[in-house]
Amino acid sequence: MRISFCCPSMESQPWLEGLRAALPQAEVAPWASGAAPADYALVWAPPQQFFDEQPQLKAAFNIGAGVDALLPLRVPSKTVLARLEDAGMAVQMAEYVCHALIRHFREFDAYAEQMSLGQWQARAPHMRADWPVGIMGLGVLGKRVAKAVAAFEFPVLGWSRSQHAIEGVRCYAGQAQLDDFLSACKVLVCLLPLTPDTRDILNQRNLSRLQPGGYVINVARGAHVVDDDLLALLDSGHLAGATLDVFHTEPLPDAHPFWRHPKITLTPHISARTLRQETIAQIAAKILAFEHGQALSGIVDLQRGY
Ligand code: NDP
Ligand code: OXD
Repeated sequence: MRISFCCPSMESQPWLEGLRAALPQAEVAPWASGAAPADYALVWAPPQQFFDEQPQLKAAFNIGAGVDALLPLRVPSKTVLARLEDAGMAVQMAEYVCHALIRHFREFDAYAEQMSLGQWQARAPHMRADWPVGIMGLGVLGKRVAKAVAAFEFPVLGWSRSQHAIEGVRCYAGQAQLDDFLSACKVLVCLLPLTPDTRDILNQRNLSRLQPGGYVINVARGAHVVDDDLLALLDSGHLAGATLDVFHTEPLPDAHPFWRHPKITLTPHISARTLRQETIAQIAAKILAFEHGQALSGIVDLQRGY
């Protein structure tokens, strides 16, 4: 069996070594134009040329959860496309979102400022009941985040495409229930895939439906946000702040106003990193399952966009 590694932005050597150790029977090679066609591939933002040169590819494994970079590509019709399911990302997402939420809720930035000024002064506590946290996207990551937020006893709401029933989470579904969901939230966490339906979803219309003093945590994709709309709502005071991990252009350009906005906290797309060992273990197990004719989970539906 031949496995190709086509992740142009990543250092390939440790991945090749890990794959060879996990699947010693396989011939594992980095993809280069003109290389022999592969049976399986690990991909992250591959060029179209990669798929054009793969007439016999049985399955391609995206080494991330989000497949938006694959959506514009022509993938051979017989190739199964699978994305990463958790593989150590869900707990990272849970800790990132809880950190951002609690940092804001408990006013840790204000305390840091006070401490730097030598001021010993307690601030009035907020009531958790007044801070409903809404999670857009109740998939592998959204569900894990919902559970973590609920453990801190915040009211938790969730919104997805199809209806879910999750203990401790008030679940909403579909466009018809979006406004009811948004108006019931003070904090909004975005964990949607980027698809034609979800692009620009964090816009003036939707963000202005959050409760006054709302807070936005975007850990999905930068193109979910209409940047100017977010800035306007922060400047008007309707939104109290935002923590953003993902951006339209990454790295975020030096001149972008998000860098210097006093109500925005930024991180460089690190809320949930792809962990090599867990990822290789998950994909190696799926390749073996596929070889034995078993059904795979995490299959991407290109029509649906995730
Ligand atoms: P899943 O596919 O497991 O979950 C996606 C969720 O979004 C599902 O609940 C789905 O609904 C919902 N959804 C999709 N389209 C719509 C829509 N039009 N309206 C309402 N709900 C919708 O994905 P993951 O949880 O694994 O990952 C989510 C995203 O997180 C990734 O696509 C990626 O962009 C981002 N991500 C970011 C990382 C980072 O470091 N910043 C790291 C990893 C992922 P339903 O349940 O009904 O299908
Ligand atoms: C992912 C990511 O989609 O890292 O996995 O953004």
